[in-house]
Amino acid sequence: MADAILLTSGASLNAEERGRLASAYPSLHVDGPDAMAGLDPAARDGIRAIAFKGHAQMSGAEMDLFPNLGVIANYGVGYDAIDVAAATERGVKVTNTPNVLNDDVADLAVAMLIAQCRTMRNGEAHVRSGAWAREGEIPLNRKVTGNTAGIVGLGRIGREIADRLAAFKMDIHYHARSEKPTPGWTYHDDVVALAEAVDFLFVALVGGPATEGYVSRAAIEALGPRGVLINISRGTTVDEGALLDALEQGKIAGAGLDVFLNEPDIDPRFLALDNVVLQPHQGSGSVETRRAMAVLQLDNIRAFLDGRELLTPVN
Ligand code: 8YV
Repeated sequence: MADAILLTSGASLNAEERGRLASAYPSLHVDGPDAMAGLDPAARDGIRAIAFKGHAQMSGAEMDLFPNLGVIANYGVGYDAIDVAAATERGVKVTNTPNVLNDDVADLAVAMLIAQCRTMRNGEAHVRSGAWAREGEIPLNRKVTGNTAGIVGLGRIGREIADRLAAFKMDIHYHARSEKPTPGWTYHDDVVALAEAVDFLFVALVGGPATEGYVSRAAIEALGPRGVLINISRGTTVDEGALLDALEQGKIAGAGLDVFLNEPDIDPRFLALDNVVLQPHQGSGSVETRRAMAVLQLDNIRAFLDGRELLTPVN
């Protein structure tokens, strides 16, 4: 059998993405890692590449189902769902889709901050319900421009967020593994100290075990009653129980969240809160960016199958 590609969660690829893959290589589709074991062994033998999408865990056991697997190309910059160490042990390459999504994710981060501070959910409901005409103006809300912002994780996406916030005339503070050459921005070697110093805290960390609960209860509480937390990284990076407590008890002012533990079945406590803007992990979800991610994912697979250097290798 010719080199074949396995698509996980292929159903959520759009028609163009599916078409690109299907016309390039024979392909099989499964809903996610759980469904892989159900494939016919002969079909599994033909699989050289996995076009991976989604957040279900892809561990060594799943990789072992495919004796000829050479590459797992992730559709996303964050590859915390893939056990990269297990892949490396098996000589399997992993690739991701960095950079092409930075703008979208940073745009959404800023949009959630503005929506939260300017009470846009309430404003929208006020117009749609007719309350505007009946009752008049909505309560005054919170100015965004000119505040102090903190970024946890000044990688590629964190940097794009910071650049946007600088255009909003904000003082930029950040916490990262090391200080960066960013004149005028203030480095904190501790996330609690960062949270204490800022009004708005943006979480732009990579996911995975190393950053689990990195934004701790102490950091959330240090943000204070005027503080707003924005998370566009992974639900795992913030102590979610502590965040819910702080939001419910008014220990912080609000939050804008695109990511959660247990997506998409998020903790129902979030749904009862008025002081949050909730998004369905759509950070990279514009047509343009998802197309660029699909192209990069497929280009990595094509490079692998042609024996060329991978474009964006992880291991
Ligand atoms: C998702 C993301 O991958 O890039 C990432 O790390 O979280 C997103 O772009 C996307 O939702 C596809 O699952």
